[in-house]
This record gives sequence, structure tokens and C-alpha cells, in this order.
Amino acid sequence: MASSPRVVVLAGGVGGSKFTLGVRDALARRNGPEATVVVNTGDDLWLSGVRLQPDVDSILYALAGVNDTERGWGRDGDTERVNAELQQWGAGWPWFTLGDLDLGTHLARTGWLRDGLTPTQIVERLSGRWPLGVRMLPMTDTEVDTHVRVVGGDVLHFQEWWTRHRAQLTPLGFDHPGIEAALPAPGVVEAIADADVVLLAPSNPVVSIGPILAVPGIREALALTSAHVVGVSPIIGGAVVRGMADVCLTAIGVETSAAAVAAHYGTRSEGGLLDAWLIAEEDAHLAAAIDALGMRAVVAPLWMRDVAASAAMADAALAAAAV
Ligand code: FO1
Repeated sequence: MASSPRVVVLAGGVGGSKFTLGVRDALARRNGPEATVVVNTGDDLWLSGVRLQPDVDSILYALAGVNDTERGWGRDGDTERVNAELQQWGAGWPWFTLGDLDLGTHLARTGWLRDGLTPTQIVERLSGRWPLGVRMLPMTDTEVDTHVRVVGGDVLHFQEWWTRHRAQLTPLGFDHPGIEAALPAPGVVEAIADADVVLLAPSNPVVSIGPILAVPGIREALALTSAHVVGVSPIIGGAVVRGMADVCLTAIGVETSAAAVAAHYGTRSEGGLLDAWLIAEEDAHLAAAIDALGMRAVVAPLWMRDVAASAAMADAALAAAAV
């Protein structure tokens, strides 16, 4: 297998951006080609007249080194003057903060959409500002925002469910209206077909990786590629690291355990996705059960405390693919 593997990462959220930093680092040491990162766009929304792509921006800002590492979203050192003014007008959502610098990104994006650029072209343009060291692609150019059906019958945009209600309204399911007609963004299927390794980041399996897999054509590309497909568990010691993956998994009937998420993704040779699954040392006792699913369980430290730790995880994932 190539010493400079062509790598595709499927990613979203904070777990996705931390892992992407590690992949970039691991590949730079191999002097290999830049990874292609296919980013979830289910978190996207229109607010106060601008288009937000939270996962695209989180990964972009993290790669550029301008992200707010405390909050996990937005720009480092951002101010909220425009947001305060929007609140005075009663515009937008009072529970959702748009930072001033961050708004610059949303305004640029929205203007380019109005000019007729596609989200893929806009991500490329945004990526040109900083030397990112990876190629970013949105999963699709179609608007397929995630909606959450909650107990009581209400349907909320994912961002309202998450930022306003902090995932406290019990979800019954997650939908992406219009996704059946969506196409993978240009370059996504080709990148998967040409890859040596596809990595599933330790992102939320339901609302970060789930929407990517739900775009018609992406799951099929993963089934057809000769690349090794290696996933990284977002569950450590039977619990989520941060975020709401446990609530999301419960809603779709999956236990919050590294083994259950492995079974949810499924074994490639049996029509699922994974050839190998990286699990945390805390979950080493699950390795035999995961092997029994027909995929290879690989035990590694999975706490992404810093870039070096994320890069070590990426190395372990590449080693699991034997590249
Ligand atoms: N998360 C919050 O918890 N509160 C916010 O006010 C908030 C604003 C926000 C603005 C732009 C952006 O790109 C992301 C933002 N996020 C905010 C993060 C976001 O809600 C989610 O954490 C991600 O979509 C999940 O990956």
C-alpha cells in the first residue's frame, strides 16, 4: 500500500475538526497528498438573511488556527456588536450568537450564493484565504438542513433543538427534507473512488456522519471504493466525549457504546461501511465483540487533548488500513 496514501475524511462538528487537524499533521509527516475532508452540511441554516454552514466553518477556522477553542465554534477573540444590534431589532434567534468576524464569513457566503456560486465553489473560495493543508468539500450543494422530530409532535431545526433546548426535548427522529433528491457535491464521489483510505471521524454518528451517508450516492461510493474504510469511535468508556451523540443514538435505537456504534455503521463485507473500527483503551473489552461483527477492532488512545494526540489517532487509523 502507498506510503503517501490518498485519504478522505468524513467529518462534522468539534470531533470532526479536531480529528481533521490530526489527519493533516499525520499526512504532512508522510509528505503525502492533502486529505479531502467531506463535511456535513445538515447543521446549516438561514438566519437574519444569511446562510450559515456551522460544520464547514468550524473545520475551516480550526485548520486556519482562528477558531474559538473554548466554545468549539466561531472565531477566536470575536466580538458581538452586530449580534447585540440584531437582538435589539428582535431579528434572528435570541439564543443563537452571531459573532462579528463570523458574520463576515456568513455575509461573504450569502453574497456569493446571490452571485450564483455553488456551496462547493464558495468553500473553495473560503479555503483560499489560509493555507489549510486539506481540501474541503461540502457533502452536497443542495440545502438539506437537519430537522428534529420531538416528543409532543413539534419539528425543530437542528440548531434550535441543540442551542436553544440543549437537546433536552426528547427526539423521535432526525430528517433531512429533500435529501432524496440531493447529489453529492462535485468531487466527493471521485475522491472516495480514488482514495486509499476513507476515515470516518469521531463525529456524531447520527447528525454529523448520518447526513453525509444519507446523500444518495455517497454510501454507494463507499461500498464500491477499493479504499480501506476505517471509523473512529466517538464513544469512550460508554459515554460521549462532548455534545449530544448519546441522545441522538438513543433516538434511533442505538446504545451509547463503541460496539453498538460499530454495529450501526456495519461491516463492509456484509453490506455495511467499515473494514476497521478504532476504539478507546477504555473500551478494549469490546474488541472481541467488534471483531465478531466481521470488522477489525483496533485499540488506541482516543482522547483528542491536543493536535499531537489527534495525529497519533490518525496514525493509528492509517495503520489499521495498513497504509
Ligand atoms: N452553538 C451554541 O451552543 N450556541 C450558539 O449561540 C452558537 C452559535 C453559532 C454560530 C455560528 C456557528 O457556525 C455555530 C454556532 N454554534 C453555536 C455551534 C453549533 O450550534 C453546533 O455546535 C454545531 O452545529 C454542531 O456541530
